[in-house]
Amino acid sequence: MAGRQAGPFLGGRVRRTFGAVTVGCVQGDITSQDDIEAVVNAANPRLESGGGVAGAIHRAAGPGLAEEARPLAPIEPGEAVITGAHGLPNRYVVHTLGPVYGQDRPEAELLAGCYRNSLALAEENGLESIAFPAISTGIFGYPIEEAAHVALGTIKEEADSLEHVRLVRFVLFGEGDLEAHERVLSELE
Ligand code: AR6
Repeated sequence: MAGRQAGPFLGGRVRRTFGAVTVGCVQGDITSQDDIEAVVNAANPRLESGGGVAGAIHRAAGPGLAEEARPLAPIEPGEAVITGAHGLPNRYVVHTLGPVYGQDRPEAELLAGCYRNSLALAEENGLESIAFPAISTGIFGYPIEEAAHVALGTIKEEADSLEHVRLVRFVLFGEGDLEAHERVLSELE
């Protein structure tokens, strides 16, 4: 049974509960989620630093992150791997490769795989909380609202099977991106 609640939520404005899992959206920086055990990186196949989220995460984590990740590369669209968080204020970084919109197909399935496989790694490590950026919606060109449907819909589908994860936070950079996610989250059937 899905609950719906507006109002303050750790800095966010809309939250929903799906079974035992709370899903919220906040505007902010993925590298500043101090209260979250794992943050997700919108990675490149080589698990190196890059633009956007990958650049911010690698800068904040320091060079040890790329060193630890190197033997796990390359990864395919939809795949996820996990490392320590190094200089970030979290325990783990989950690195997932989103689809390039219009190129890696079927893109919705690959994007859903990013979220499913990231959640599976959080579960395997007994984590209660995970924060995602809007994977593929920057350099990879996935339209934000379409991506939000896939991302939030996948979390909802997976929620009942999660035994450890209790909090999923979406961290959106821009106000428009936050609004799109809040709209999709509040309308999810
Ligand atoms: N915190 C939260 N969200 C952010 C941040 C941040 N610090 N920085 C950007 N965003 P992108 P992709 C938003 O491009 O599309 C990299 O170079 C951004 O506004 O980081 O999956 C990698 O090396 C957008 O909405 O990821 C790959 O080659 C979203 O995060 C490629 O880009 C994702 O933007 C991955 O592209």
